[in-house]
Amino acid sequence: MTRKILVTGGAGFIGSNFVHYLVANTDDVVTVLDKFTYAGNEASLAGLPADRVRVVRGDICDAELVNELVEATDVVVHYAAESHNDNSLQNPRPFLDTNIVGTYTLLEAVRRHEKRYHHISTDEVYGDLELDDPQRFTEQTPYHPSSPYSSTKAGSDLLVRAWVRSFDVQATISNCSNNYGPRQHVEKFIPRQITNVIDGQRPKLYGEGLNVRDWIHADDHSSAVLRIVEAGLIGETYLIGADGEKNNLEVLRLILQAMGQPADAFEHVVDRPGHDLRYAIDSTKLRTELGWQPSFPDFERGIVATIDWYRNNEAWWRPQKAATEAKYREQGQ
Ligand code: NAD
Ligand code: TDX
Repeated sequence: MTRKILVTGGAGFIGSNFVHYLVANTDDVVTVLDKFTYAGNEASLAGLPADRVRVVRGDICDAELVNELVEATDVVVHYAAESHNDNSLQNPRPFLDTNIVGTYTLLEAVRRHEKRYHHISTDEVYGDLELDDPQRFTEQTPYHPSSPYSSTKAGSDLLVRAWVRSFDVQATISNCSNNYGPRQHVEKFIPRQITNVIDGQRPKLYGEGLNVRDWIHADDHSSAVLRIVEAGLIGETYLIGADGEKNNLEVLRLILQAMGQPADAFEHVVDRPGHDLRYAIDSTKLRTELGWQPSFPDFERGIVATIDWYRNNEAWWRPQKAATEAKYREQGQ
């Protein structure tokens, strides 16, 4: 039987990559529920077959709409979120509405209709690590979020756990590290710097650039989520990561080199308040219990492919670029 999947936030970066992944690798029929905030982009779903993908414009906080869509689906995969730390420091309110109330609204609908639910979350719920800490985050690491963004994601994860325990909701959770790849908004680190170089602007590094992120290709995130939806145990959390730790200066130097720029052709700008130092994922549970492994282990090749994507898809990102940079300029970033 063909499976019906409701993908919230399917017009955003990782959600749209997941929808493309489902169309290419399964027979699933997908409904996207997306509010099309500044981060949602119709062009991210262009060209997908109409008999496989339906797009509904709406808010995950709209209980009536959510109820109707959840009733008609087999599985819900919940990506929709306010996702950018810097925005959460300027105006936290939409993060509370979408990340907390939106997740609550979905949980009530999957509870009512007894549907399978997978919750997409982030490694940022665990706070940060010292640069020389030999440990990485595991499913047992206590929650210790730093920013308004990560605290609302942590809150949403805890709601899922409570709904599993209290109401027997059939849910799994995954916490993934930093994603890169095509269709990522130009507010985020890697696309911001690539498009700055394309525009003849100097990339902008927060502080000294020693903060470490654990990079994973968005397609590897998608394959892991599909594996969890199909084989994950109800009530379990799985950490998703591809052993991709790099500091921001290293990533920036890779971009500069791949784009034919001198190694020092960037600016240091005002650091992010409360800036998390290091994230690092131990994905042993996912690999050993569900047999998942990443298909894009070569970060350098992935960055070159991502640069090519932004060079070849200027029409996708150009409309967002000037407003994004104007906002950063106001913050001295
Ligand atoms: P994104 O900002 O690119 O996309 C978010 C999408 O959600 C957009 O299409 C937006 O229109 C939609 N949306 C926002 N509010 C909505 C609402 N109220 N109702 C319906 N749709 C709404 O985000 P992303 O980077 O693709 O992240 C997707 C998910 O993955 C988030 O839950 C995020 O926390 C998680 N995550 C992201 C990363 C990363 O590196 N970007 C890493 C781990 C986990
Ligand atoms: O211009 C910049 N210069 C810079 O040095 C920007 C935009 C960022 N940075 C730094 C801050 C971080 O250390 O780069 C690093 C990555 O920044 P972001 O792309 O904003 O990502 P981050 O804050 O790490 O969060 C991302 O990964 C976890 C996603 O945005 C989250 O949604 C996800 O949960």
